[in-house]
Amino acid sequence: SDIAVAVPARPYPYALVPDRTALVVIDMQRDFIEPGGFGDALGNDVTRLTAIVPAVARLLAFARGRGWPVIHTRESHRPDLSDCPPAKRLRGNAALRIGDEGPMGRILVQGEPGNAIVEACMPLPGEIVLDKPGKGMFWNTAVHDILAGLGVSHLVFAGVTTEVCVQTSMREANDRGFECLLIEDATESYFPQFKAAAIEMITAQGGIVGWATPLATLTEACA
Ligand code: TIU
Repeated sequence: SDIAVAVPARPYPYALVPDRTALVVIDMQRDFIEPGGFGDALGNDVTRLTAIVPAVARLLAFARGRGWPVIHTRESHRPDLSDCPPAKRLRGNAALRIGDEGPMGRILVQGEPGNAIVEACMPLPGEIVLDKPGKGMFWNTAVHDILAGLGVSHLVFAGVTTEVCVQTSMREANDRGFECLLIEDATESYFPQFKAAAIEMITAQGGIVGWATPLATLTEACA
């Protein structure tokens, strides 16, 4: 049905339509969350990101309990790197680049240990696992067609990092006509000020990109 639930949110209540909602969990991969992966190779302290793993797991349990479709994305490249532009591979002048052998296998390459989603957020059979070569989830993927096929118009977002892959995905989802809600305590950045700024940018100007709210507010509104 099209019956909506009003979820208290920034900048004003989000009209969630449970029957048309999917959860999108962005890039909860070892490559970003554990030492020795891509995030670490770029010079980041990855410990901030581990802190949100339990909240993302609780959000997954909530969405599964409601029967929402769940989409897990992974930032990843084919082993031959044919889907990795040189501009991306060479960026940052890092000691370990995309495709190089690191402590968790080849950095950001499909099928390598580091590319796996962290244990607590592991996809269940039947859930959609989407490999994406970009920061955003739409570029070079089938996700728009998948969401259209599911009849989804509302997207609840979580994952890492807030101002990079989450924000890029949410901005493009907004352009494509989806009503987007970001779960504030189920997303994180290597830079706390960038997380705060991304949420401000998303919700400013009357929700120019969408809405944001804590997990408990979502679950209480749907109870
Ligand atoms: N570097 C950084 O903050 N993020 C990424 O490269 N990818 C994602 O956000 N997934």
